[in-house]
Amino acid sequence: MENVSPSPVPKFGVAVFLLKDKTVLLGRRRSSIGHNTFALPGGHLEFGESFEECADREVEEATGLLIEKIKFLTVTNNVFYKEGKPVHAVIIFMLAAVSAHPQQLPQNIEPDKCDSWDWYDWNNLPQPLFGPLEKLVGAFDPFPSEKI
Ligand code: 8DG
Ligand code: MG
Repeated sequence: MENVSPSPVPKFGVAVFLLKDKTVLLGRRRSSIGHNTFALPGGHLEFGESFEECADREVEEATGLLIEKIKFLTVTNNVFYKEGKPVHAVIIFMLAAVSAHPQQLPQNIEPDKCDSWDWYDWNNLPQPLFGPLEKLVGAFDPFPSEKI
């Protein structure tokens, strides 16, 4: 059979700003894209999923946390290189809060993907941030003026 490689297509990612008071949940990535940078919980959109369902699933898979009040925030278009090959990712950023009951603490359920999950002060974020997140935070405040 002829060796035809499929044309690359953009992927869709969902990343979640999980907010608690003036802090946001971040973890240091172990994945090859953005290795050792701090990023939001998230992952790829699965076929047929809504953005809210993807946010809910990815946060629970990575941290065990149950979330609520999930809202669309913004979208960014990112083209970068992974091992010399271009990757095109459209990232849908969502906003959410940890469900109030029961008292929940983040667990590191995917230690191959992340060092640990911790709450960081929005005004004192850890460095370096994952590129697509860094691009966003300079120009953006995810905290709503009224409580979500
Ligand atoms: P999967 O199991 O769903 O395939 O993926 P994952 O291993 O959980 O995916 P990921 O690399 O954490 O994230 C999915 C895509 O979203 C990836 O192309 C990188 C991109 N992305 C950003 N910003 C952020 C962010 O702050 N956090 C996360 N997790 N991903 C982000 O552009
Ligand atoms: Mg993930």
